[in-house]
Amino acid sequence: MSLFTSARASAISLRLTGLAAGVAIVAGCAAPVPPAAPVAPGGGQAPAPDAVVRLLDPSGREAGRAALADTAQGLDVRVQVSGIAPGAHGFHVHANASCEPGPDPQTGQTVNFGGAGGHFDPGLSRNHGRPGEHHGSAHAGELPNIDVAADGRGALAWMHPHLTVKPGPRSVMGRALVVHAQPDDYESDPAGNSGARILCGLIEPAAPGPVAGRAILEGSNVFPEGIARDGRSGDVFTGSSSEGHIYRVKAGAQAQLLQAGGSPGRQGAFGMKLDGQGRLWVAGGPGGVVSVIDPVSGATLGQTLPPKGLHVFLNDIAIAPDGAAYVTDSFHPVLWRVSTAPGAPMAMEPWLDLRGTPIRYLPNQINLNGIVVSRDGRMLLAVQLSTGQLWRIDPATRGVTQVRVEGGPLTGGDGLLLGERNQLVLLRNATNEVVQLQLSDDWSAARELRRITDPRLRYPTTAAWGEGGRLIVVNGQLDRQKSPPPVLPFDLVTIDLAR
Ligand SMILES: [Cu+2]
Repeated sequence: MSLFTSARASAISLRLTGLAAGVAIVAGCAAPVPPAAPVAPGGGQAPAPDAVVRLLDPSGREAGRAALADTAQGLDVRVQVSGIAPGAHGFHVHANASCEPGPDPQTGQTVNFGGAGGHFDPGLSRNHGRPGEHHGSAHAGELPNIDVAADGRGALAWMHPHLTVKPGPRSVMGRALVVHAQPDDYESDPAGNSGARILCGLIEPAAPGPVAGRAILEGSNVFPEGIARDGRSGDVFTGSSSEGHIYRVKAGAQAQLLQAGGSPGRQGAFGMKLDGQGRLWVAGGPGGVVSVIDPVSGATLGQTLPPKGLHVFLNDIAIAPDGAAYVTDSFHPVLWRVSTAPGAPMAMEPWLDLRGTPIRYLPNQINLNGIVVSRDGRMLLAVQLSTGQLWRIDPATRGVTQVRVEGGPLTGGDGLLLGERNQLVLLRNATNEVVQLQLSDDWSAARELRRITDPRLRYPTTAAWGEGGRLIVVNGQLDRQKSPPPVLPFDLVTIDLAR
């Protein structure tokens, strides 16, 4: 996990998740005595939780726990705190998936747990109101105050009629629960005058899951898509599909922007791979450019484009042992090949016209996407996202055959990753699944081994191998480019396949 131990860096960087201390708490003003909190849900037995939260103070000490459960009446919220000041404390679901320090919405000053953002407001009401009020007129994130007794302990059980754990527009999964220093007056914008944030915890699945860690990408418009990892240095590269920025995280060190989007001719960053010399190849998506970038300096070493006037979407890249790069085009039915010869400019050729093969492109859909090449360079394999078909392509003969698949559907198949002994990992983006497949020796057939999902997967686009055989999965959230908005911050999650 040294990958994710980087220090906090600039506003456009990957950094460690976790709790940092040492930031002064901005004191809240005294608030009027709030109205009585809404009634607890019958006081009956707590339902089995769907999500759990560990509430930590800024030093990382656990000071409470919460359990959340979907019920027919709404979201059952149970919380217990200890070791905090007596009195009523504001309590809310905040929008972001972060308990990092960050800007206070009112003052802009960095405060503890500022990374959690403002109150969860799926109805875009922009209004602080009463707990349980309709999300059209108030933040859905309002919860009743927690009353803490003289011994420093407090508890609350409450039913929120409009929130869920399960996926949906008002799902709280992955977001943050925050306890404040002062009571919420259920009125003042934006946070009920409830003062400093004293406890925070991420809302996580109750059942143990395969997610073993997470790295954050700051910025509200990142929509990361591709990833590559240098197995020798441990450096990880990822890029923004919308802005084109390319980031590098050095193992155990500070993260950095490697190359800004808009750099020579490149507006987007999609699939990426490292070649045998450690250079980073990046597919430019609808911008239709393939760039080769120096992984240390960020300089563009070379670029090539398909002929002008074609409706292209250069989506992913595989680099063969001979140095040739095969680039999938999700719109134009061609498999492109880029060759680099010493002293010669990069050249892109329409290596295989797919109209002469069994592959049928569906109009206005994402067709060929992820692509891998065998270690000996004798086979290529690509997934057609729109149909879920896997295609084996022979670089020597340019022959194409459909891979027979034994298992569930692979539609939405985005990135592919080759593992040891012909294992293949496929990311299904829209269904939030990691599918493990076993390829036959000649890649003519594939058998599903396992299908992994977790609420912390958010439209996973692709993955790279991390340390110890873990997967580092890109949470692209490409389904949230318009509405609903993405869950911030963007992140990469590590999946422990052994779990
Ligand atoms: Cu709050």
